[in-house]
Amino acid sequence: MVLNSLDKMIQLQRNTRNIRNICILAHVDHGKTTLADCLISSNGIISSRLAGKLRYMDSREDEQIRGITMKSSAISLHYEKDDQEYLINLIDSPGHVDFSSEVSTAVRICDGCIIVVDAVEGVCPQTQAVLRQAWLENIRPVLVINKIDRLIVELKFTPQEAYFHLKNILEQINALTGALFTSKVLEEWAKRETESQASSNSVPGEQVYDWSAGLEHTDDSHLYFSPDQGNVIFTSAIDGWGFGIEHFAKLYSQKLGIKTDVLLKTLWGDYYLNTKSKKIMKADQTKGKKPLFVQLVLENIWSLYEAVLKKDKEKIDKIVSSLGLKIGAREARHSDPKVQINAICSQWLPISNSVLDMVCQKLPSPLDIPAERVERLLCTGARTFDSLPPETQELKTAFMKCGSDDTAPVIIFVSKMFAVDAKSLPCNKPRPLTPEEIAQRREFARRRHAEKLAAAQGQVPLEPTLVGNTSEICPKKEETKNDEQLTSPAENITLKPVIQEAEDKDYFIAFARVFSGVARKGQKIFVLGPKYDPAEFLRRVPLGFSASSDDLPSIPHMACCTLENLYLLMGRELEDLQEVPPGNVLGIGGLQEFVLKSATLCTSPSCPPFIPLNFEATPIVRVAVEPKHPSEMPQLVKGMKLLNQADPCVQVLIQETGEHVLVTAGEVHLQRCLDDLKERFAKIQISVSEPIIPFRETITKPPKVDMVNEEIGKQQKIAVIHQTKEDQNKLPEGVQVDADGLITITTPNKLATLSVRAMPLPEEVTQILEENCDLIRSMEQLTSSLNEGENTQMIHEKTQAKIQEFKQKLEQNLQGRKWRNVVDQIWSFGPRKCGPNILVNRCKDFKSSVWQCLESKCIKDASKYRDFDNSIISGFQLATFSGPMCEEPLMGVCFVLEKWDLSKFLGQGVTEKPEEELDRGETAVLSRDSKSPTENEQFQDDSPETLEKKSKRKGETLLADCYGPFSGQLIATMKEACRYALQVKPQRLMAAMYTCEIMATAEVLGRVYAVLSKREGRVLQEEMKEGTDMFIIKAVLPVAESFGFADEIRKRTSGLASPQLVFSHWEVHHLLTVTKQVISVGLNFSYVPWRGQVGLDASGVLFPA
Ligand SMILES: Nc1nc2c(ncn2[C@@H]2O[C@H](COP(=O)(O)OP(=O)(O)OP(=O)(O)O)[C@@H](O)[C@H]2O)c(=O)[nH]1
Ligand SMILES: [Mg+2]
Repeated sequence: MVLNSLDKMIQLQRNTRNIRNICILAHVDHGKTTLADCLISSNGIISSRLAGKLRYMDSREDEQIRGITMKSSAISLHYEKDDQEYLINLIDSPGHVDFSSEVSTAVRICDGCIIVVDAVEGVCPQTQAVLRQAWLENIRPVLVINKIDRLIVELKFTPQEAYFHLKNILEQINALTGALFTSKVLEEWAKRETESQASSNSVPGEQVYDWSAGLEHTDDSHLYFSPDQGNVIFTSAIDGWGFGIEHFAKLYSQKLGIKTDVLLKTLWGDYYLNTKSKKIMKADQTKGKKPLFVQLVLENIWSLYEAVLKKDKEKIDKIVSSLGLKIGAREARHSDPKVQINAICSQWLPISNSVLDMVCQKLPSPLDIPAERVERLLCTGARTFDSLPPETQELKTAFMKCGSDDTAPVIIFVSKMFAVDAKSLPCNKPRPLTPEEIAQRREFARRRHAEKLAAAQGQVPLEPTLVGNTSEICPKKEETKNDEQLTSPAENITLKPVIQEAEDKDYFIAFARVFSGVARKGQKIFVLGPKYDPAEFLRRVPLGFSASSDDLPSIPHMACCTLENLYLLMGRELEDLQEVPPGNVLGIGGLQEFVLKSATLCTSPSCPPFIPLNFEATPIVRVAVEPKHPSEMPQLVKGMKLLNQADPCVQVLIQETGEHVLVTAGEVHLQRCLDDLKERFAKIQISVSEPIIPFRETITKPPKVDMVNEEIGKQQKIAVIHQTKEDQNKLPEGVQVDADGLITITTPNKLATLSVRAMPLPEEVTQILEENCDLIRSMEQLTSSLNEGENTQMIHEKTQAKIQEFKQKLEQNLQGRKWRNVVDQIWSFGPRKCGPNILVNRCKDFKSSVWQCLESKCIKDASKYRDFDNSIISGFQLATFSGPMCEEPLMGVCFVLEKWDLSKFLGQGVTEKPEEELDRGETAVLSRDSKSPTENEQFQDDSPETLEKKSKRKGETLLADCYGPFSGQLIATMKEACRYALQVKPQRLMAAMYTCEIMATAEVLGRVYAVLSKREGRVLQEEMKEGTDMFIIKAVLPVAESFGFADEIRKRTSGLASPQLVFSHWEVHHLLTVTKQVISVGLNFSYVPWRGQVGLDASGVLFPA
């Protein structure tokens, strides 16, 4: 087959109805790239013999060596069926959990996906993860059950056993789909109920709703995978075959004289054929009737495999001739049965036809984008579609129309940036010759030949020639330039190609999709950052302003750029395009300066940025890097910047200590990032630290029993008093602690006093806080916009309901005397205002709780305290950001501000300047856009009237001071108070934990357990995989012990088991405590986890550095 010409592809790109943007998703090693090879070979891009061996989409060297895909990459294919021509934009994605962010970048720009499942391994953890990602992105899936050959060759199943096994896999995957669907339907139903409830203004809480009612009303049959629905096919990508039941239904309807429709419905399922009456009956296993699928489909395939494996030449010939196939002599004689099977099956049941047929029939075109998906893409943060400006809402029509007329706004989403070698850009590659050039060359070659002949006869000396890919002229040319006769042809041939200055530079290309309008080369377009707000633009800039205008006013989070180059993505190659019609996947050059990782591009400023990609992986593995030669630091810094741009998931940090830190999703990802840094982006030698394991600091309840297991009943009081005294001794002068752990501390200028207590939060509460991180962030945004006096229309009922629900959950889990009213008094979350720690304000008159956003109006009193409030909150943020044990963030701690006393500050008058040196560093945290506070400053814990009078008198100076030195002192004091409050409680470290699922056979099970227990792993579950002799072990393992774990398991089990590690949670280690003075380690950690803060002495004891 011939490689499709670029013109053909350009033509296909215009027919939006026949475009399919799809990605292949699966667990690692289930055969995505092999399947992609088969599809690519159908277009003649690679030879069919190499399909499966080449792994064309794995273009990186390390992908080929390790045999796993590490990035998602796209290729455009052509498919023709029933007079219709289709353009398939296919994206192959990685299955390894470390690269799951690449899956997120792929699903965002697709409309459908092929979920591949290994017929032996069945549904695996990543299968679940990718199915969930497809659901969250609202793209439609189809299923490919791959590696059917393994059921025949490895598991040696009979066709009947194979059928039940496949049925089982389908049930499992449908159960997953069902769970996703049910949760979604219930959520929607709940939303609808809430809305109708709100509109009818009925009294809430009195009715009991039957949530399951929603399920009955919704038709979900089309969602499930079933061969009779046409959304499941069975393949062996390595042997090049695949089929859906449609193929066999058509075949047998002719042979048996049964209608295709009937066969389509019965070929899969418990039906059998009554040969006498030629009727299809419901199967009855007890009578030993084989299901149709076994009898008509699987048995044929099984007998072919059997014949080939047994080298039964006669039978093979019979099958080949009965199928009407022609097998090449080379394949027919080949000694490897795989080659024969491939030759026969790929003709009989070509895999590409069955897969692409299903894709074209069952997956939607860009024109069928669901309205729900569009609305979701446009609603960032807590907003709902209805709350967007009308101009923005109008864009929905443009999305749905996917129009290419000039009036259609151009909307493009860039899901990642990837680096390519400048040499591989189309402009730097030898281009194909034009017909004139070919004629010229022919003429030149003819002359050369004549000259050669002449030379052979000793008449004319041999002269210069064209070498290599004709891109260079032989150096001898210079010497012979006087020879007219010979130089003229060479001069006439202006050979374009020419690697311009053979630049060794990397060039960034945006991996993108056009959602509306035609993207044209040279077009100007807005780049919208994630925080861009179209409402802000519409307020500030008159309508009618367009991207082509040069004098763009400065609008936050928006820039204007030019689409310098547009490319057709062809796997390892790129092709230049002048324009790209809507609904296509494309590459865009020239955005390096404008886009860091992802962005929304639009010609209309009323477009909001798309919602952020939904990443499943958590970057958790950190290393510090430095150049081998210190002078190469600038290269390293530049290289890290490029790496950050080229990888959707990596994080690059410079720590306070000046260390450059890479944060990656796992060991394999780390290795890839380091290779990229060394060989591509920095091109220097680097030294890499041992992995730095992140910890969290927390406190626990005091023990109820002592070391010898005796209850600490009455003795406790004495012990506590004793402890308090000890604690008091440890604390610096001026800091007081009471028996309950309440710390009272005064600012250095002695003008304000704070009393803070730390309490451990119940585990469930910490979990709720972690789960609702995004919600807390939007609450914070809402509150700040409330305080700025902004219009608060955008808080929708749905968000309100979510906040209410969050609050209720906290209340349910914070019961008892100790926690009374605590939820209403929550003042802030931390660190970064959204973490798993809370600050509670128990002072009188406290009003500005985090829940004020629920009331949709600014609480007036709040603004009176606001300026000093912020200092206290900042102190809390700093304290939760790095704890006293090893400067790691805190988790699960509640700080209660019991009292704050500012009377002295006001009494003494603020004109009196504090004597102490100010901590400038800390005050910097306060930098924020200040608004002039109200004239009345009022503080609690003092007689309000007197204070008010005083502050009125001194109003001016006081205001000037609230951002000055005093607030700095307040921040530092609050931070110290929190740290001391922690130190008087039992402090603990929390270790990061991975979960892993290991599949292993009974023989190697023991070895797997040995490795797990050596590394402090804990087995949660062990079960037998149905229908196989495999065990599935679910375990948790500290991240700290995970380095080399996968390799060790693979080695100890001779490659039979290979685990994938996914970050799961933080766990308190009661054996692992670190205090400033004493460090005791109960685990056999063989690394130094707190690099920079803690050292290791000669005897192996940790000490604070
Ligand atoms: N027996 C058999 N092996 C297959 C089949 N398809 C793929 N394989 C093998 O499975 C292994 C993994 O194949 P890949 O195509 O690289 O798998 P992948 O899903 O792309 O893997 P990742 O990209 O790393 O997630 C290779 O050794 C293939 O040869 C099949 O149909 N039958
Ligand atoms: Mg792959």
